[in-house]
Amino acid sequence: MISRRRFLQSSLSVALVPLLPRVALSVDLRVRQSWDAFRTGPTYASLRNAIGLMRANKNAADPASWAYWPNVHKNFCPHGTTYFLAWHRGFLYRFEGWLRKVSGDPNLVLPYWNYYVTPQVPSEFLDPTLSLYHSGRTGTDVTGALSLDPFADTVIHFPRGTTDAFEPLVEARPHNPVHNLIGGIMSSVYYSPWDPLFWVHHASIDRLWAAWTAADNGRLQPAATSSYWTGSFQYGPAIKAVPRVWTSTTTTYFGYQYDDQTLPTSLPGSPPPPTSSALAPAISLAGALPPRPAGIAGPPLGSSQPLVLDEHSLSVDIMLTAQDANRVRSAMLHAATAAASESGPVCVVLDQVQLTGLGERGGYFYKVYLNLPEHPDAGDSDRSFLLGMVGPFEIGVAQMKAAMRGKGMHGMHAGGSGAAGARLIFPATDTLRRNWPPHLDKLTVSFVRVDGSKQPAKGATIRIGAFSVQADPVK
Ligand SMILES: [Cu+2]
Repeated sequence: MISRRRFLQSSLSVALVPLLPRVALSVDLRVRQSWDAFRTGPTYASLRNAIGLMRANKNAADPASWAYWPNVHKNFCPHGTTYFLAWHRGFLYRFEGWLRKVSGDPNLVLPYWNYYVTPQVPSEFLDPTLSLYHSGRTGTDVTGALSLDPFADTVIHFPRGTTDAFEPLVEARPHNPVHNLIGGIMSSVYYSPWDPLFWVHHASIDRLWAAWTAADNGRLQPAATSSYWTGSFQYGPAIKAVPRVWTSTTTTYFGYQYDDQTLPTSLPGSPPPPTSSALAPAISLAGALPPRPAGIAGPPLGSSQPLVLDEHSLSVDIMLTAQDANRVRSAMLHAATAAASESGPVCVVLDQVQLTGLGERGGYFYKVYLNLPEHPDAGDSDRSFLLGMVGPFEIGVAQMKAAMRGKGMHGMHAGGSGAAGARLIFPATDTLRRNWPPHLDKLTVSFVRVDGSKQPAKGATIRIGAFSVQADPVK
């Protein structure tokens, strides 16, 4: 006869079993391969077959149709907010299951496009006779989207709202600019899963997360109890929500791993980092700093003026009066004591932002810098002067966030910008502090154009109704 206590213990452990994550042994894990390996393997034909069948299925309510997935993305994906990576991990996992189902190949595993090795769009996706093709793309090379910033050893935190946080850094680069440089539907935050490249791009982002986790060395995922995981992991009415419990574990909960779970250490085309640190030029890891583009006169501090971006790079000079300089100094002093806020006190504001017809086609973005040196030297790092990026994807994210604020998380359906256009705010306080000018007589904001093709279309892409630099004490 078993004791009451032992009985309770055994029944408790039985009851817990279905709730625990199924952590498979590594021999049982499916392996997501890089495209270069995948395309010569036995399941490449199954992938093309599955995508072809899904595209032929016109019932958008059916997860076996191609249209189901962009619709789910439009209605539920969080971009520019917390759990961006976690939501997309679940999204890819569900989609991958349907690829297997539709293809009838139980061995089919989603591949990833490792653009840190091969930044050119894989040729199979450019072949109009294959199901991997999508018309309307405007770029074929994402070199300009890549960054090693998210992989630095100082980036040990994870979610938005912490300093040196992996998730917002990897979303800012390479995630967003890869969408921008491919262009076409890929530069739409709502509809990008229409392009088969979306899936190999997002598998690549998911791999970078897995590699960041594996790199360990003090890197911290949000705890299982963190509010990070309380987002809405919804994938549409035809699919059961992913239970929250998976979030505290690695990809092994989902039964897969990557063929390479190491972080990139160099950018394509640049020499690998030297093994001896004695001669290590900082620039090999940081990315080359562009020269400051030619400038135009901007509005006074706190005032705005319209600005049009086109195929050129451009600098805008904000001349500071003695009084303005004092305002900036005082705002900086306040910032030192105030909690980090998303917008201030010194920030570059792009308001009433709208894409032109050409701009909507994508294939480009702009890096936004503050006080780029006129003559950068080899020790200057790109990140020291970079405020952020602006392209069709970032504009879409700003519209999406505005729509979410206006209508609540799940009420948004419209992708339109509305008459007023989007508002993008680039906090500049930290950048200014790092690069405090010897004479505070002007602030220079540079828009450095980056293209995904050698022959980008010429013309206006982005109209900014009200460009300004603000220096307001924290309210
Ligand atoms: Cu994306």
